[in-house]
Amino acid sequence: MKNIFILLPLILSLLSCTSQKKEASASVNGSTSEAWARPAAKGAMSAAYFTYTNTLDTADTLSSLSSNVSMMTQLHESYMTDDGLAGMREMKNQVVESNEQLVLEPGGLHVMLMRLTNDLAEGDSVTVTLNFAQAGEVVVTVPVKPAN
Ligand SMILES: [Cu+2]
Repeated sequence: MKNIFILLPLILSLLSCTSQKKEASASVNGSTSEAWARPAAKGAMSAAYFTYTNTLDTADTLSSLSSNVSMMTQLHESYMTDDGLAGMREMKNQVVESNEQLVLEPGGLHVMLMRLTNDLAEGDSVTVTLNFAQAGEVVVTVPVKPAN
């Protein structure tokens, strides 16, 4: 009888620990913060920004991306050409080192949402799915708001 009383608090604490973990984030293997996407019209392009942290003990590779509002979704980098023009290029298989951040921000890396299937207006939210080689699917909910 004694053993049951000792075990019960242990089981309860294990249970609460598990449920807390599930609520903390959509992804167990990484975390994201400060997400937002630009308003845009159907058929046009928008960009999504957030910071992803690789919490794994190993480097990870972003293999592909998708979204519920775009026909095509890519990781892009903004850069300056030799002529001083702003350009963008696709970054394939971007590596995120262990415990490092993938920072997506205006003027830098961003998720390019191309050929939008809906208008995106302030107050909407879109879903961006990152497919990592190690972490697997990371689903990010991104609210639409104008740039500051
Ligand atoms: Cu772009």
